[in-house]
Amino acid sequence: MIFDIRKETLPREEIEALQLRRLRDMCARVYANVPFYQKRFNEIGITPADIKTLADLRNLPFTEKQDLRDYYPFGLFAVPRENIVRLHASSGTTGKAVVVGYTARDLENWAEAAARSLAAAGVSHLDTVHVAYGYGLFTGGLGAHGGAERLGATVVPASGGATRRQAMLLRDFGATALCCTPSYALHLWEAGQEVGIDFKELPLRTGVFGAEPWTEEMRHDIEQKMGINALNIYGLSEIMGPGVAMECVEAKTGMHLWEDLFLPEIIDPVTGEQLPPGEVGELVLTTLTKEGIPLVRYRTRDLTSLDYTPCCCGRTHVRITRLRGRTDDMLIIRGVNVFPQQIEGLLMEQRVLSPNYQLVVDRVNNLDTLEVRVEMGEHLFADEIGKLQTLERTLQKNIKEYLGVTVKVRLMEPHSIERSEGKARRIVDNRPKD
Ligand code: DLL
Repeated sequence: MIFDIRKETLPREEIEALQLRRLRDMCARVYANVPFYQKRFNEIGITPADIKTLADLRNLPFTEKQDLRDYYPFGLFAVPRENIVRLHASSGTTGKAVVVGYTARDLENWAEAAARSLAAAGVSHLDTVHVAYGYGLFTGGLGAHGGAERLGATVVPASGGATRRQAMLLRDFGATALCCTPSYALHLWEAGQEVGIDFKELPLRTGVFGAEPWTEEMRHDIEQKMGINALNIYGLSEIMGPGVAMECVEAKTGMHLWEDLFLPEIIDPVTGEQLPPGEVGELVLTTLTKEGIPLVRYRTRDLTSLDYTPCCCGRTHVRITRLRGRTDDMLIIRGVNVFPQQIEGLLMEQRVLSPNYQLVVDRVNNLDTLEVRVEMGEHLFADEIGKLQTLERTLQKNIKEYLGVTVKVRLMEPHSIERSEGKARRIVDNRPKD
């Protein structure tokens, strides 16, 4: 179902005309109201009036996460504080958190983007939507909640935690859609198993999963275990929260990025130059309607590509392909670039393993080492040692062949790797900080 048929199927020329108008207006607003942007524009000798076409975007300055940290907490806000009606913040494991402020109109636009996203997953006012993204400063819970309410669905604001109880609520309330991280979906499924709930027998049919990287292999595993359609949703706090882009249930390939609200580019993360459609690089987003904290050319650090080919669902908004990783999640192991998702794909090929894994990086005698810890499935656990050793060797060989890096694979007992209630922690980096 398309939430707003007119906006979501605009012809390309109309999308671009709208984007240009909104880009000029947004730049004029930040130039007038945010000293940081006025300074940046002046430094490169450009004013908002110089923006004549969308191609001029490439002349505008980038914004980086560090800029948001430097101006912590409210330094990049573009409206008086009394116009801000909500604050969110990213968890930020390192350094200061990043704080974002929303005006009432920002919240309306966010709810609309999230509603479009849920509708793209096939969710409607007839559904019961169980939201197990965390509620709080994290944007996941309230973001998905706002979208589900805007759709007119019944929302179950479960948040993260009390996982067994949540599995029971899913059964008792008959939720038809589940919003959470893919790793938490698996955690819920496991908890269900423990209390005798078979997800396949529940009315649940749709998963709206995101906030962390996951692979196609992980999708198949979840779909098969839970008997649902698992769809990918993308977003980030700096730009808005969940609902920046969403996969449609019709094509299930790539996430439509709501182009009337956000202007995407893909750049080479090293040179900063724009890359043509289809090439993988860093996603850069410019907000087109945001009032509280509009951002010009925000470097997301997420690696993906843009797909402008027509989609069978009828939506005309560009699709971003499944995220390949973050530039700052890339491990460099003895000179070889490794993204956790690449290893996840190889692990998930082995049906006997559980999808719970962790990559432990260390430094031994000045050399980086990578240990891949992955839990065995319950059946495998009972098997004899010899079989397990063969499997470890096979995985080591596959990883060496595909990624060119020598790793140690360690099969772990079921349930021995910590479960997360939000984003899974896939990398444990024990290397000394230089
Ligand atoms: O994770 C917002 C969100 C909530 C998105 C619920 C989707 C669902 P942050 O905590 O600021 O915001 O983290 C944003 O998470 O830059 C990506 O690196 C990663 N991420 C988000 N969605 C996906 C996805 C929320 N579908 C960061 N696939 C982003 C891969 C994702 N990575």
